[in-house]
Amino acid sequence: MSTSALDTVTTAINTIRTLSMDGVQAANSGHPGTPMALAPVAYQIWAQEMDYDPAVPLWPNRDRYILSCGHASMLLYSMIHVSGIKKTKACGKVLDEPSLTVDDLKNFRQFGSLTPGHPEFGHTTGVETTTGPLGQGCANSVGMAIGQSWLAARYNKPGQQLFDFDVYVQCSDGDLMEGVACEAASLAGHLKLSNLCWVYDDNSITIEGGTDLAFSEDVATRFEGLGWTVYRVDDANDLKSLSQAFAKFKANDAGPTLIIVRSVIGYGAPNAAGTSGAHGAPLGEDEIKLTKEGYGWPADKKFYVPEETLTHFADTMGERGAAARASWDKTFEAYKSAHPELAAELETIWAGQLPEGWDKDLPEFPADAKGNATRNTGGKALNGVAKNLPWMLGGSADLAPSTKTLIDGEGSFSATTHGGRNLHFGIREHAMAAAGNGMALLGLRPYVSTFFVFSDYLRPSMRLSSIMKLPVTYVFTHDSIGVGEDGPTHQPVEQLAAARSIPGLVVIRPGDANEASRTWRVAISEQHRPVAMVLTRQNMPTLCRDKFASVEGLDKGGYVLAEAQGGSPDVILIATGSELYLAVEAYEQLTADGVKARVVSMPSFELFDEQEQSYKDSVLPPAVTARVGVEAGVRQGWDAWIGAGGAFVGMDGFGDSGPYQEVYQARGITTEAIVAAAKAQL
Ligand SMILES: Cc1ncc(C[n+]2csc(CCOP(=O)(O)OP(=O)(O)O)c2C)c(N)n1
Ligand SMILES: [Mg+2]
Repeated sequence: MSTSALDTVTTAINTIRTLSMDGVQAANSGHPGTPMALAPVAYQIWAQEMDYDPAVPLWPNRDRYILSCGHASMLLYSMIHVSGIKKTKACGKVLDEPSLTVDDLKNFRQFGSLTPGHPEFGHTTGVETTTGPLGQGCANSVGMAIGQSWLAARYNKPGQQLFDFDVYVQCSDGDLMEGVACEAASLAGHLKLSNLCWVYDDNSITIEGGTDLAFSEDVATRFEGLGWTVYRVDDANDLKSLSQAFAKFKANDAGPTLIIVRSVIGYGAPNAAGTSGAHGAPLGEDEIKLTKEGYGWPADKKFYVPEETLTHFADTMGERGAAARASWDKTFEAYKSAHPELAAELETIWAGQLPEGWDKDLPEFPADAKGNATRNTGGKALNGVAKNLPWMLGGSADLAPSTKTLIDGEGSFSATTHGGRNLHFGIREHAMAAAGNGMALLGLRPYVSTFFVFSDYLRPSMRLSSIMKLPVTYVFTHDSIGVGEDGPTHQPVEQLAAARSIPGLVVIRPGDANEASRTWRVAISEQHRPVAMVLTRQNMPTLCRDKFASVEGLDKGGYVLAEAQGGSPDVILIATGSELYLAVEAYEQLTADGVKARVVSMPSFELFDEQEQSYKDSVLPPAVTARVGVEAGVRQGWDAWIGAGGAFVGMDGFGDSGPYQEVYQARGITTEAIVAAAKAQL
């Protein structure tokens, strides 16, 4: 490179650094040290490595960039600005305006700004996933890498490579200390995801101080053990070595790549407390001036973006990305005539829609007193959908034989066959859910599955599914003390309340086989939020829908399943899941005893709560205050339906080990208990 070209690069990097410093200072909150130190690495990835057209930010084959250390968000916002990424609307339409202006950068961390404290997917164009909880971005990237290779296996044709994008992650000590990132790295290594490159900022510092306080492992050796190829760059400012490392990544087909980059975090002046302001604190005006002078930067200018920097990004990333995208467009045009059906599938995926007739094979089940477990009938429904929704793929954390989540007749996604639709996440619940988010971010329809009690292991990622409004389907089975012999460690008790407490997550606990099938219909129809279905291990009767109300009522979350003799009820029994038939039995006894009882099936609190008040009042008439809730979980959340004075037949402690009938008996979740509670309510 000539001296002036080098100067241009240095100027570009210093623009990123000073924007980050000024942004954090203006907000008077945030972390400037990491963006300052990582600016050259981000520069190298964006300006020199990625194929990304800033004018078409949603181009499906763009390389993906994830800032897993989301606390360095000013770095990402600065990159989005200097690279000139255009703003897109929610529908995907590209607007002729920048995603982020200098004014947006000035509003860093302000309420309602496009530059919130941590990068938020769907809020700022150019942010590929929401990060901040350390480790999540790393684990999302594995889902994206799986998704890319699945798309490539299904849709690429000789001479028509529609999908060959790479996934780049910048991550920190905190990311690599987190279990979820290690689970995900283990999976990525096993699956030989050679499209995946993590760039680890090895700066030997976290919030409390040096990493010698709590982190002394040999990261390189660990990742080599996980099946990754590891390269080292000794200085984050050494662009030549960075470029060589990325070239090796691109040439590596053996598996994922980790590039360990040594950096020195940007330091600030001592803060009021007398400690260094480097970590998680703005530098202060004086320190910023000195630093800018050190860069040869106009020290009195704030948020200064030289024209030269914008031109440089347009000439590098902009031109390269536009050329790659234009060539891809041509390929896709040819692909459309050669493979019209596959092309139509892709267009449906990118439009976020479902194929015609996706629900036509959902099963219906005849009434059956012996019945079935909803994990089984749910598994049949899963297969009914999978048949007609080719981009639904998923799996379990080593429990598929129990969760019944295999797609029949489809192969496994493995290190050698990336086209399979049955994923094997191993016993890595947290990485499974985070990978589900990554797949959903590509437009696929992933489902992930485990025992309900282990939903606690993946909760942080399920929460992010909801924050990002991603249609990930969670299939949780073994949903109560009904698992019996496995005992209290395996018996979810508080998990229903915990799942329902996540805003935006739809929780559905179907009460028989037909409700289970209907649950899948609702889950797949939901395109902008996650659904958790909660299914039983044990059998329960399939209700006669001629005698009782139609299962379509499930769509409304709660419905009158059985009406009181004579119409207006004196007492209402409200139940979910495997306790629904107990409520029906109680209803029959009460009716025989001359008590006017109504049964309400309430598979989803969230869906019911969204209905119009008039509907809710028709199901739960306010005048009828005698109510009994029945669910083999804790009472928390139930008062909304039964009132503070209502009776609750459920759990108030952990379960017991033993055959489920005996456990139910011992815990008093029985027909007799419901009848007694109903009579006491009158
Ligand atoms: C799961 C999680 N735990 C804790 C935090 C709070 N936190 C933010 S940054 C950070 C550590 C920063 O150290 P490192 O990851 O090495 O990043 P660096 O400061 O070097 O940029 C912590 C603990 C978090 N964001 N996510
Ligand atoms: Mg660090």
